[in-house]
Parts: sequence; structure tokens; C-alpha cells
Amino acid sequence: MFLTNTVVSETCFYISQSCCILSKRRFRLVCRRNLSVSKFLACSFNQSLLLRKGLELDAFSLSPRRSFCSLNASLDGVTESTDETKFGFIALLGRTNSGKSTLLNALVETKVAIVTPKVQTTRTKVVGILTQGNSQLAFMDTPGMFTPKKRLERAMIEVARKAQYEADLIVLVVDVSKALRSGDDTLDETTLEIAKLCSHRKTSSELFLCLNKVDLVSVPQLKRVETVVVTSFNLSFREIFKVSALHGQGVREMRDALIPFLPQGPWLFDPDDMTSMSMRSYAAEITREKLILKLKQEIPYAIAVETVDWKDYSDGSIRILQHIFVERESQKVIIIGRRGQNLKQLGIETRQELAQIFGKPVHLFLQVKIRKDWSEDVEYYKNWGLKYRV
Ligand SMILES: Nc1nc2c(ncn2[C@@H]2O[C@H](COP(=O)(O)OP(=O)(O)O)[C@@H](O)[C@H]2O)c(=O)[nH]1
Ligand SMILES: [Mg+2]
Repeated sequence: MFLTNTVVSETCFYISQSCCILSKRRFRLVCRRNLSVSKFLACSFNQSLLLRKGLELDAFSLSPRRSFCSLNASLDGVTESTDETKFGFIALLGRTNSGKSTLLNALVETKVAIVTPKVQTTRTKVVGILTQGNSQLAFMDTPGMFTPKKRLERAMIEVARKAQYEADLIVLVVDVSKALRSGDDTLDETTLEIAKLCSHRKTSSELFLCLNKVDLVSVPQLKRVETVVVTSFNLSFREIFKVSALHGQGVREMRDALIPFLPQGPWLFDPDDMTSMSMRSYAAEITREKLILKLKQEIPYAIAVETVDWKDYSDGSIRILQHIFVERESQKVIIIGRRGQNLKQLGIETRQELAQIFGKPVHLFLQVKIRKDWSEDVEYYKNWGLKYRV
């Protein structure tokens, strides 16, 4: 199966909040914060394990403490992976447009995250999963770092800020073609900000540097950037990778080099899973990507896409209804286009890509709606695993 429908987008959020500690042969779940186990399970990888074992989720909606004890007992022997398996969350952090989403897709060899040349394309955390040999790597693509102004922007930054606490390994992604300010050998401010953030991290997660877009600079220029980045960051990197995420150069080497640093433990995802995102959210993201690529200037930041209906037909096809939310009538007019031409074209392109991804015919219906304050709507933040009050 390409995508899992049962594991919702908040998976990592809850896993990180609950902290999974492993003893030799069984899970020991330790509640760091006051989180109910049923909530944790409903959103976590264990759902499929428990259901397979015929256990009811409701059985654990007692007090958190008791629940964890009974859960621990029930989970005895449930884990399918062995003592030799490794698992780790790897956060990809960096300024917006440094190539994190492209890198994620290259690392997991599947399009998991949407990519456009425009900044702020990634709005929430996207987890791409790769299972290789006895190791499972869960890469967390994050919204890029920039100075936030609006609520949504603050929520996006919060995702990236939090990811470093959730991760076992952190990879700082730097665009070597833009890392230095023109004319001198100093780093651009956003990159420096991120470095500061990493240096203040309270976790012991290992730190790696990924110099991306090496295809855009000469060898001497790359050397210069590396020297400046390493000296200005004042951070000790376990390893430095030089990659071109776009062309796949150095990606496999980077992946292989990360594996020895993964903690031992059972896999949190099914080996067939590629992402923790639901198919509904994923389909909405594909539509948003096509929209961003078509629209100019400010409009991409004023749109949101939600899948509002999804039906699997007996003939194997899927019917998907999506709403595209805009803030103003003028934006709606642009998206729809003359005699609906733009919307029609958008529908064709998105449908083709979705059909290819899901390997099934797709009937896609797009409706444009004006919702002036969608970016202030708490439901939107909930749906996408974003924090509302930041
Ligand atoms: N030339 C080149 N372009 C890249 C590379 N990696 C990413 N890009 C481009 O940089 C832009 C931003 O990439 P994206 O992955 O969305 O960056 P993000 O904002 O950090 O997630 C896109 O147009 C990518 O095609 C690379 O290695 N080389
Ligand atoms: Mg991105």
C-alpha cells in the first residue's frame, strides 16, 4: 500500500508527546505530559498492532497512569520487530527554499512532500518513511524558517522549532547557492538564526549538516561556503553531506551514513508505509502544489485546500471532492479563470497525478469557496496538526 489511511497526520506529534521507551522485548510507554492513552493510540502506529491483536482502544481510556500500566502489559509480545531493529526520527531543518522537501522525496524515493520554487510551500510537518534492511528512518520535513507575521506563519515556525525536540537526529539543510550574503563571506541572517536555534537545543540529538544544491556552485565556491558555514555555526556536526537533492547526487550516501546513528528499537510504522499523512490530506496537498505553481505573487499564501469527501467505488475508482478556500472574490475569479478554464486545467493535472500515485482512476471535483478568515479558523489548524495559539 502506498499511503496509510489509518495513521493520521498528528502521529508524530502524539508519539513525541508520549515518548516511547523500549526495553529489550516490549514497549514501555512513558507519559511525559498529561495525554490520554486512547488519544495517543488513536493516532499512533500502535493502532494497527492493537487491532491486529484484537485489543480495544477504549480499554485504555482510563486514567493515563493506569492506562499506561495496562497497556504495557497488553503490549507484551506485540512488537513485531526484533532487538536488532533500528528506528529514528530525523528532522530536516533549514530556511525556506533550501530544498528540504526535495531532499525528503529523494531520501524516501517517493513524492511525499510537495515542492515548488515558491517560499513557504510546506505548511506543516510531513513525515516520509523509509524502511531499509533492519532500519526504519522517519524523515520529518518542516516548514522553512523565516520571520513570521501572521498566525499561520507563527504556527509553521512552531512546527520547525518543535521538530528538533522530537527528532533523534537533526539535519540542517543549507542552500549553498544562497548561504552567503552577496559580496562577502558572511552567512545570511535566517541561516544564522537557525544555527542559533540548534545550538540552544536541549536535546542530545546528533546534528548533521547537509550542503544542498551543490549542482549550482563551483567546487571552490562550495569549499568557501563549507568553511564559512562550519566556522560561523560554531556547532559540532557529526558529518557534513554535500548533495544535490534535485539530481539525487549524494542522497544515498547521506542516507547510509545516517543509519549507524539511529537508536535501536522497533519500527513505529508499517514497512509499507511511505508517509504518516492521510490520503485525504495528501490529495489536498497535490492540488495545492498545482495551484501554487500556477498562481503568481501573493495568492498562494491566501489559499487552503481541504478534501471534503472521498469515496472508494466498487469498480476500483475514487471520487474526491475538494474545496479550495480563498480570502477574496478577486482570488476566486483568478483561480476559476475565463469560462472556468483555469479550474478545469487544474483539475485535469491534479487528477492525472493522483491517478498515477494511487494507481486507480480518480474522479476529482474542485469547488472554490471564499472564506475570508480561513487562516484564523481553529479547525484548519487541527486538521493539519498545527498549533493554533502560538
Ligand atoms: N538546482 C537545484 N535546485 C534544487 C535542489 N533542491 C531543491 N531545489 C529547488 O529549490 C526549490 C525549493 O525546493 P523545496 O524542496 O520546496 O525547498 P524547501 O522550502 O526547503 O522545502 C525548488 O524549486 C526545488 O526544485 C538542488 O539540489 N539543486
Ligand atoms: Mg518544503
